[in-house]
Amino acid sequence: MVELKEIAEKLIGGKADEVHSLVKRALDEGQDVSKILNEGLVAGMSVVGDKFKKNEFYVPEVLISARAMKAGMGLIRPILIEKNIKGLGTVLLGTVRGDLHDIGKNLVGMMLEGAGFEVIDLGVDVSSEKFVQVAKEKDANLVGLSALLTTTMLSMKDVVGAVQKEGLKGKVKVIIGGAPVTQDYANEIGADGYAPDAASAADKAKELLKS
Ligand code: B1M
Repeated sequence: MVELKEIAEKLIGGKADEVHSLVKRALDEGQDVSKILNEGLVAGMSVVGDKFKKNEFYVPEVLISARAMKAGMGLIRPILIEKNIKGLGTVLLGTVRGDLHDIGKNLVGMMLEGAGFEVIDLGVDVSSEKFVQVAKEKDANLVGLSALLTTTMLSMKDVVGAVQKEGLKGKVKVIIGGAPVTQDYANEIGADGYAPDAASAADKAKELLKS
């Protein structure tokens, strides 16, 4: 019988092939898919997030662990969809209009997925209209905005405004981040949350969806 903590350990070590084969074996043994996800993949990714916050892991290690997580998720996702098992919620993620930086945003996406959210990544240079349109279509719980430029972070305010204007305030929470972004700025534009790094973004998303 596969020990689920072994899946977590291999994920932390970035061993994609081993994570894939352990998850496959656990599924073949008939182990519960939610347990494999939560006690194996999510547990491992949460350790990676903690290490990243403490500067014990850097971007390359996180990317390698995220690749291992994806190897396991590839087997798990179709079963979750088939069984209609809901995760923690749906997050729309994107880099705001005019901004092409996506490395940090992609890390945030991996951490959110690792924490158990469904992530819809809209990419870069995303307009406020697009965020709101897809939020409605996909019934998203959270919109995550990334900006790396002092010029483009200003359009985060437009997205918060568009969410309010469409009557989604409260139903869809907005979380923002990126190198020039601060908690003060989040307060100023009325965003629901701010996170300084990818692992904190996953924690903040969980906190916001609890309230
Ligand atoms: Co750009 N760039 N860049 N760039 N670039 C910066 C941001 C800059 C600080 C460099 C500098 O001058 N020192 C500067 C911005 C200055 C400013 O506005 N104050 C800058 C500039 C000026 C530009 C151009 C204008 C340059 C030019 O063309 N003249 C141009 C703009 C293009 C555009 O967007 N329209 C440009 C272009 C580029 C590249 C395309 C070459 C490339 C991007 C490649 C890509 O992303 N695919 C690039 C890069 C790589 C950088 C630097 C070097 C690195 C950014 C990065 O990926 N960091 C950057 C300088 C620097 O930061 N040292 C720079 C690593 C990443 C993991 O960190 O993105 O901060 P970061 O993400 C963190 C947190 O911020 C947070 O979590 C992440 C992980 O912990 N976070 C969130 C991010 N999003 C979040 C969302 C959340 C929560 C947390 O909630 C949803």
